[in-house]
Amino acid sequence: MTLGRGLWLTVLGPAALEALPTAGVGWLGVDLQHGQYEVVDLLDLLRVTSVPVLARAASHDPAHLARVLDTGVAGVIVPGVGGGEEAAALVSAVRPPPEGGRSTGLSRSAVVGAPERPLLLAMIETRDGLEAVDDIAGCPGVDGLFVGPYDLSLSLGRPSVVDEEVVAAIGTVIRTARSHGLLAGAFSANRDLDRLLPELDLVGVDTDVAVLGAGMAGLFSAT
Ligand code: 3PY
Ligand code: MG
Repeated sequence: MTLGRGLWLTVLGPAALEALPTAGVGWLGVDLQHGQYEVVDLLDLLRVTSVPVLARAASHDPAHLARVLDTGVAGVIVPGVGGGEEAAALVSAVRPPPEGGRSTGLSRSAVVGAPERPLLLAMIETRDGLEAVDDIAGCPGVDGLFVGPYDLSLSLGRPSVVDEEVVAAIGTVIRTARSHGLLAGAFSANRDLDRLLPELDLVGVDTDVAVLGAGMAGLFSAT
């Protein structure tokens, strides 16, 4: 599966999403960790778009992950996965039996219908995650690895996402995903980083705020 180029949503509501052209947008990432959303906000966003929605979860809490998946999202991007045991706990939270322990109920995903098997993408964005990347990728039930270059650069003590060590670490994660037959993705929001990224199945090109800013600058900046 190739989702391609995605837009990372941090503030936009359903009315704005409905009004925007989304041609060329392969997926939407709704940021429940750092964006201005609560789980319930996913419902109206899902109602106004046919673009696959991946929710970046706020935490590893099984109750939170279940609520997110109950909305009918196409998958979850889980932040800061630090090891194989954490990955296994996520599989247990996200997959129903026999693969995991997620319960079912009369949620939107059950009533309206949702992707049969939502994606579980583990974010690699810490030194621990990087060191354990092979264990995380080898955990049955994980569908892909998604690099968070900003936290990764902080965790590695490097000054920017285009620092050589960070770019090399991103390469390691992507190669590991490929060697396990998993989806390989990353967030970018940086045109210099875009040029340094290996080929990816999904990339978070930039945020809604950046897109609005580019539009504002294009129309209103003094020439
Ligand atoms: C990171 O780069 O740390 C992210 O979490 C991207 O959103
Ligand atoms: Mg992060």
